[in-house]
Amino acid sequence: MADELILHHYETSPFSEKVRVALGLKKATWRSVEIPSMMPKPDFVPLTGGYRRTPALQIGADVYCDTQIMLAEIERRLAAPSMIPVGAEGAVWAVNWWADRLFFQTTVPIIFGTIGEHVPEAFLKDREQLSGRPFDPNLMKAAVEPMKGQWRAQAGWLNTQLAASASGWLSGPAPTLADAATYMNFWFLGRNLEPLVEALTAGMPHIRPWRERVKALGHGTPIPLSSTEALDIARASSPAQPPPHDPADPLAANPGDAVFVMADDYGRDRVEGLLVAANPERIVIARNHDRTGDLHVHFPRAGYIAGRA
Ligand SMILES: N[C@@H](CCC(=O)N[C@@H](CS)C(=O)NCC(=O)O)C(=O)O
Repeated sequence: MADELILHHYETSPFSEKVRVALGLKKATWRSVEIPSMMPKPDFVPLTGGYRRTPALQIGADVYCDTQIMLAEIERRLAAPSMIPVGAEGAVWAVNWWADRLFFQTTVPIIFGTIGEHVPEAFLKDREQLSGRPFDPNLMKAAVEPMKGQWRAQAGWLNTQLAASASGWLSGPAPTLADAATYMNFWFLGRNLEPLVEALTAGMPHIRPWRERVKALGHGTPIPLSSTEALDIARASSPAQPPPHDPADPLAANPGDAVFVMADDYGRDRVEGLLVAANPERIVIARNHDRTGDLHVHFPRAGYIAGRA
């Protein structure tokens, strides 16, 4: 069906886990396409226009790159139960941003500096290509000890927030995007180094029950789909009504102009297309590929560079 949520992801991906938790919170039924954890991704990049990062969400002929815009779209399409906390509707996106960037960049070197020597060489090479700089477990090893203190400091903020919460959730009476986004870091460190999570949260009694609560949200109901079926669904669909274009957008381009979009941190592959709409939340570009037909590809603005192609 053209309006099914199709998540392109793989099991060990922490950003995918964030979205899976959000889908659990929503009790959603969704289609699950397992994609490779490293390049090449021949059935994935025709959908994204060259963006390689994991995950992406496809709904018919609309493709959403980056969890920030995926979550905004999931909330728009599946409004109840909401994952946006009342009274913190803007702040929750700042929490998401912190969890994706600052907290995550503390989690990654701890993991790879500790277990990196057991990681296959091909994976390390792929991540080197992704980040554009050496992805060397030996260099990360030196960062492990200093990062542990930083990781614990950030876990401490969460413990303090949870201590003040009557509901046991981070923001308001029910689980929200703040819980899903933050949990990703505990899940990623925990699935690789659970004893270390225990050590770094020693004396923080609210963390473990909160992790268990988030885990119990589950992942909704995933129904497997092959990558070629997903491409066929795109080809058989047309893009949905796009969001409004903001004429005051600093991109200073008009719908129909050739533009590019790229991440500003890692996985900086340049995706080109014709501008459909740009506004403070997202940029949407039109693309065509012979395996997908016409697509609209959506990216968030925060964390991405866009310009005229
Ligand atoms: N800001 C992006 C980050 C996504 C990200 O870093 N994903 C990792 C996997 S969890 C990735 O793309 N790794 C390389 C790959 O899967 O090819 C988002 O929120 O989606």
